[in-house]
Amino acid sequence: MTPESVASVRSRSQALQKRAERFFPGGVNSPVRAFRAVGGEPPFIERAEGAWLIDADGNRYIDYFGSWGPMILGHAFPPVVEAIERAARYSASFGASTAAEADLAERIAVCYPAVEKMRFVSSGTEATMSAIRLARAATGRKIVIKFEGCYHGHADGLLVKAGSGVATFGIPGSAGVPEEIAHLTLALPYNDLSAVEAAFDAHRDEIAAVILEPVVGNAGCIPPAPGYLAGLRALTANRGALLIVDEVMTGFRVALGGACELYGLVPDLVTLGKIVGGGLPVGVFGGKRQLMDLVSPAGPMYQAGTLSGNPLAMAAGLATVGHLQEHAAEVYARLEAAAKAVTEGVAQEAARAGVAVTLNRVGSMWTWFFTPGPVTNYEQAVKSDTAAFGRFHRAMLHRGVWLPPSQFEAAFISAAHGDAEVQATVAAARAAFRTA
Ligand code: KE4
Repeated sequence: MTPESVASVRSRSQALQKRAERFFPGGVNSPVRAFRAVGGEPPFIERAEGAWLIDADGNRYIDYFGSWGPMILGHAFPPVVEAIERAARYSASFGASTAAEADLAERIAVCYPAVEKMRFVSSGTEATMSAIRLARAATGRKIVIKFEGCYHGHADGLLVKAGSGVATFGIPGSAGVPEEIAHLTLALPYNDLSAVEAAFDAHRDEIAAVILEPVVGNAGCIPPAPGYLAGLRALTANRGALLIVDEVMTGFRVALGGACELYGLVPDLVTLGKIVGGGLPVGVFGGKRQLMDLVSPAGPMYQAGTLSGNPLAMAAGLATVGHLQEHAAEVYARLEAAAKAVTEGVAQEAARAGVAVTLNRVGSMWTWFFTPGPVTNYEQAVKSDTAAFGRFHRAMLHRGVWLPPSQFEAAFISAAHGDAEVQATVAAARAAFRTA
């Protein structure tokens, strides 16, 4: 389909956008979907299958954001669809315990040995918010360290120089967050251990926890520097603070056991989301038994949720995590081969066209930063030419390739992406770099 033909058949999406703007701020239910960072009109998706999205006008796109991570097996993966259909026949929700919750918990505990006990919630935001409350309850301390460019959901205390939507809009923090709350969060540069040591020296026994993305995805993809994660682990252990590893994005993505497996990291608390729910709303916070037994009703720290452990979400998570566990070698090898081919193919096309692009990749998550680089932290990431990225994004979308609509988001590939999708993507990039 030529760009002109794609551009001209967006009329139904345009009408849907107009209607949506009557009901939702910016016409969306999550800011990044509005395409404000890349320009152009967001197509409305009608359905998806495998590696492909189909919009309301029947245009087809190769999907490189995968619902922001969850769709690692591809869209409408039959075992997941069947599991949800089966569960739905018994009702969508009970608000009472079911065997499926522990069935999924057993699988998570195998993949994440640091998670001796856990609690299901319905989003990554709930998971990180609860993990921080638990860290404060366990240590009696108040201050939390996070890192610039890292995003951990939209709980008040975490919208302090967060990444993702906030970084995309260049808004330092968010309106509505009282400074008394922001004041309890220190936002430090990523990949800089000396900054963390200085913060501990300045705040001694006031720091409850350090929370981080072990591979940053929300400033675009930024891997941890060699020794950085081990350094954070040692520092927090020596200073009596908890290490919270936010694997909402990296969990089951960069390895079956996430960044904890990939880098041999043993955190005090882990948060999970996205893939663990197979596309349905699931978040998890978990860790050492003696920490988790502080959580209500076992202990004094309150946390609750109407749809926590929802049976349909458990079914989707079980089908997804179960497939990943049973086919790990094949799936992760396939993801690695496809991610390597597409990322390096596009980077080569950029080089041929004389466009400065820095590729950061860990497994099947990556970012093409439009800057000479290197990109090892947020300060370097924001030097990217976001206008050039916007032109590239629009040119690729016109050619049927849907990249994450922000320079400061990671791209993802699924096990459903094959050589045909990879070659079509590289060819679209070749044309896009010549016209964008
Ligand atoms: P949710 O509350 O959106 O389920 O999860 C928050 C969250 C927590 N931790 C990490 C590492 C995350 O990446 C996220 C959410 N990621 C964004 C994408 N960068 C969600 C997409 C969106 O906001 O629409």
